[in-house]
Amino acid sequence: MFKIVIVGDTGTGKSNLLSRFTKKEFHKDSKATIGVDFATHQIEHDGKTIEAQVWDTAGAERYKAITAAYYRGSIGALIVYDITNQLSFQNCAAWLRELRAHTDPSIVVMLVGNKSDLRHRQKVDVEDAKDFAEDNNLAFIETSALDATNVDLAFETICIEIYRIGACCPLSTVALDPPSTGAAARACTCACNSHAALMATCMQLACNL
Ligand SMILES: Nc1nc2c(ncn2[C@@H]2O[C@H](COP(=O)(O)OP(=O)(O)O)[C@@H](O)[C@H]2O)c(=O)[nH]1
Ligand SMILES: [Mg+2]
Repeated sequence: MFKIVIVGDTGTGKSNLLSRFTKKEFHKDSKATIGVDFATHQIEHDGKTIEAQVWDTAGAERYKAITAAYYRGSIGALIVYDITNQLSFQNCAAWLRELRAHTDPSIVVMLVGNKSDLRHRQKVDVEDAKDFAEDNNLAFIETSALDATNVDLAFETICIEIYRIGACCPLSTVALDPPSTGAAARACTCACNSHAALMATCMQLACNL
């Protein structure tokens, strides 16, 4: 089970990205989507089934009410902006800081420019978004929850990247007892041993499986 959190300004389409991915649904009225804490969806990769548990702020971002519990245990994240709203893009830096403050450094983060169906009203330059993503070591994609462009791809890419990083570390080489302590990391004997961030992911994967 991979816990993935979605953050970003209100109105950028977070809840609709979640409902599009997990239910193939889109809601014109955003209020209809508020209230869901998380939804799960399975993807097939490399002959295995990966279950993504995707968390939505459920409107809490309006009140700066997102708590540490929201982020806890997440190994992937989407930072969403609206391509027609420059401020929502500028605020991604703050969302990234918030994410970094509450999550493990090894978390796989993707910057998502949503509402790509509104290309004629685009305010955020794709090159600026790519630069921001590159500078901060994030993946980047533009999506549309409305017409479904790239939505599955965004979530699947995150899951596959998490899997790929973790897959370097077979469970058998990780000490599970005690879980989630430094002991597990030290006992990890695979090639990722030299990379602290990757090791942390290995630990998390081991603990979540
Ligand atoms: N045109 C367009 N509208 C969208 C898209 N995604 C969400 N919306 C609309 O934007 C508004 C906010 O969406 P919502 O998912 O509630 O945003 P949240 O506040 O980030 O959860 C709603 O009116 C949605 O119908 C999209 O990809 N394209
Ligand atoms: Mg919402």
